[in-house]
Amino acid sequence: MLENLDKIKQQFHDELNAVESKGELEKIRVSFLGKKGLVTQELKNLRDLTPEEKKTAGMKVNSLKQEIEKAIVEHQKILEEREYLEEIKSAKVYDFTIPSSREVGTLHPITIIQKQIEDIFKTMGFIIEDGLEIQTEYNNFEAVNIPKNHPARDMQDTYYLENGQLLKTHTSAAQNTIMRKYGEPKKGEPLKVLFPGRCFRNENLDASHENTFFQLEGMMIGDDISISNLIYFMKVLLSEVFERDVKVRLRPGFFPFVEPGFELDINCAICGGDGCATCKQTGWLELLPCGMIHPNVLSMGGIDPDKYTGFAFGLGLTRLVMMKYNIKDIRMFNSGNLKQLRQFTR
Ligand code: FA5
Repeated sequence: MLENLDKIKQQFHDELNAVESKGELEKIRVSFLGKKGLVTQELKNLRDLTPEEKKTAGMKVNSLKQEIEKAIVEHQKILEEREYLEEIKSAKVYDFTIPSSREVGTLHPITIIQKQIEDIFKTMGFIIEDGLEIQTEYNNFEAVNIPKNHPARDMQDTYYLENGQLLKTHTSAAQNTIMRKYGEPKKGEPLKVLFPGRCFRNENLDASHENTFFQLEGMMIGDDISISNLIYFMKVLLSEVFERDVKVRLRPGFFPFVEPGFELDINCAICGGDGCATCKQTGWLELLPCGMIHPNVLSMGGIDPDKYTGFAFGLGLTRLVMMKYNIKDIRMFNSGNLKQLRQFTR
């Protein structure tokens, strides 16, 4: 039996040296250590020996078994290392430090100015909210004091979905949801929120009217908010965006959701106020309507109008960007004309 073990050992090492793959290695393992393997057979043969013979032979068989197990594990490691090196050799290696030749896009001019205004208002403690584009009729109209059949609805005709919802006509559609989300402000801690968004109207298109445009709304509600707060924030907004003096005019304006209400117009930057197609020959462009939030709107938002007051403004963001960059026609923004859109980097 002991001679047999030496032969098995020799045979194992000869075969192992020729093994090139994990599959071949597994075959060897089975043929020596498997159920019917040579070493397993020798272990079974121990049954026929005397107790004395069993002791010595048993030790020898077990030591061969361990030697084979160890050799298989080591050979497996060698094969894996070889495989790994082969993989590296055949892999494509990318050098990420080589500068890309692909063109990098630029932000849309509206996004650039929107981010700039958001940053300014964030430093003044405003929260930025994101209103939905699809809204209920209630949020878009009723909740801002425009009941069914109110003539103000005619000026904001929009696109209705089959389920009765609509594409929002103004960012004011988010006022009620925001008031309900944050609730009544604590004393000395007014609620300050900025909510930009895309709006949709069924419009006759011209140089300053699009059917899809952006507004940016601001709202501040507290126990002591007045028109002077409103004027302060509007001044900050315009001076930071334009970085120069801009001529504006404030006049009374009617919106069912503010009382009193104002229209802030900007002197047309395209013609310098002389009159052109952009400003419809008036020299002015409606830009920033605003006012003190109507008590009905506060009540519908769950805020007690006897305790709190607030202002809101609804900046025509797309028009502001036109004035900032001297863009004559609003239709350029949605034109997809990359040549024009790529000019704006700041
Ligand atoms: C409103 O939409 C009010 N929700 C604004 C508001 C908010 C008033 C809070 C008071 C308090 P108006 O319909 O005027 O108001 O639109 C506001 C601004 O959006 C306009 O001054 C204009 O700059 C811009 N705007 C309106 N319609 C268009 C359009 N079709 N294309 C481009 N800009 C538009």
